[in-house]
Amino acid sequence: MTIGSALSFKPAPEWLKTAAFYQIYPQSFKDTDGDGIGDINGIISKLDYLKWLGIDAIWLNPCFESSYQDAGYDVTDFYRVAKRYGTNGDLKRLFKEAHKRKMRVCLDLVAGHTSIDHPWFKASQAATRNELSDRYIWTNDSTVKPVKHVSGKFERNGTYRKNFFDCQPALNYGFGKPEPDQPWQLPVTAEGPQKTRKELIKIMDFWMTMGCDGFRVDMAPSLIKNDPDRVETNKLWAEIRNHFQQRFPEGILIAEWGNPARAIKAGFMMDFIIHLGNDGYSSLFFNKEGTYRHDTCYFNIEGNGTPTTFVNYYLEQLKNVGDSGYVCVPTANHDFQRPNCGTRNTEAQLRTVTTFLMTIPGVPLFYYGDEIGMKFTPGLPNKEGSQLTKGNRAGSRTPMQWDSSPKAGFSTADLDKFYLPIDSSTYRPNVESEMANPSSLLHFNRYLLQLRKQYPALGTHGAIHFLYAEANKYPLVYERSANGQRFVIVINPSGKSVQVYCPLSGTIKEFKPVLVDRASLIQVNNKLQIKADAVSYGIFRVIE
Ligand SMILES: [Ca+2]
Repeated sequence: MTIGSALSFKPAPEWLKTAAFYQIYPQSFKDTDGDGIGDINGIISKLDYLKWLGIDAIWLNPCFESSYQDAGYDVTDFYRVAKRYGTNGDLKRLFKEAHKRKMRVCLDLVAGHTSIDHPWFKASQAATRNELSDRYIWTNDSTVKPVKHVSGKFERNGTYRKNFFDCQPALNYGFGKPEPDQPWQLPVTAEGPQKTRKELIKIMDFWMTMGCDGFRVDMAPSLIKNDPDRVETNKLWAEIRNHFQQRFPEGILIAEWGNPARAIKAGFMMDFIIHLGNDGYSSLFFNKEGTYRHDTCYFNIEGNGTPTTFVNYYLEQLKNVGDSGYVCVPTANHDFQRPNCGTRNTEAQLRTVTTFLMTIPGVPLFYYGDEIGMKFTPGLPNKEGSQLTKGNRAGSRTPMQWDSSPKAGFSTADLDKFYLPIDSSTYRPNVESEMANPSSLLHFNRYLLQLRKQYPALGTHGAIHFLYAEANKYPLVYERSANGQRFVIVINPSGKSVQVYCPLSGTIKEFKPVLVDRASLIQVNNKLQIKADAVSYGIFRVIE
């Protein structure tokens, strides 16, 4: 058996098959002690809301002690909840309260690097050799500065390898293929990299033993350097998966890889199709405003995008992943814009987005606030490293809007103490008003999650067959099926009314509308006639 092949792993836990996920940015979700920053107790206070929405599992962005040069992705203590979010005891209580409600909580594992302020790094930069000298990747000469290496005032003679920002030194998991004339590049089997690996496993065991249900692993493919074909990377994750499943059979491992086929081969159970590595996701959603800006995308009112970049990549991923794991196409995340962005800003438009995302195979995930249609806010200042060369991520990190009061129910702090400014729009959406209105976007999204559970054909495992997905054309039409149940879904994000035909054999009695707004289907001879008004959608059950 090949090490690292998906066949060598036990199956992912059963619960993942029907789970709906929700991503919480802890600093922006709910503040309970009035400091303007969200906290663990705030999350606990909103578990009933998430349960009502239909959420089964939460993923929290990093909540550990940090220097906040990258909003928590620069950890200074992997074993301690940051004071601004609460205590380890609070997190333990979150696990318990979630489990009481049959919900799960996954943490964010920043496996590849630490903060430059981490005690490990302070020890590692010392001139005298010590136990942590090899915890990071150092050249053995301050004048040797390969790509992504940082020089500075260090006691030891060398430069260190960073992962992202300069303040994020890469932990040393070794090199897949160390260059023979660069002895500072240690093989993965060397003592230093092996100790780093053991420490990572120790961190995972620590939180899992406390009640955690799994991890989303930051920058998962990048731990081992110079690893062509990712041979050593796959071995590393295979070792971790096997250990993890042995000890925690219900635990899950989610990658931030951006290539589910590769991530699942390596040992992850789920991976995201997002802006990384391929244009599929961006070609659907990234418009002229946002962290990453594109001239066109498929989900725009101008109707000048194309669905095929995504569809081709997505189908290839589904095929390669098969039953070995899960893909997840989220509504957004903390690194890029939300669905409500730029000219994609009406409730009708947002309904086309979630109707699509919640009716395709894979695990559904709402990024906090997307269920009520919170908007990406442009023009915010750099906050804790939110600003990238390409754009600012802060626009997707603004405080959750719970009610219609001036502080939106996020916090009792003065507005200038808020982690980020709250959306200042006159009619900003909020949970309380939308809960009270059965025809709101919130109820709509809740209903979509219910439909997935009610009809396996619309769920994570049902098959998908694209009936109409033409380059530069609208609408997008696909069929979902499982156990003899069939649905046809029509999505027209464009501002143009369209009518198209596609082949459809067999005799169909009826296309029964399940959730439809201004779209229709009729069978004409052996063709399916699809009509879709501007910005419309439809989920139809096929009655044979
Ligand atoms: Ca707080």
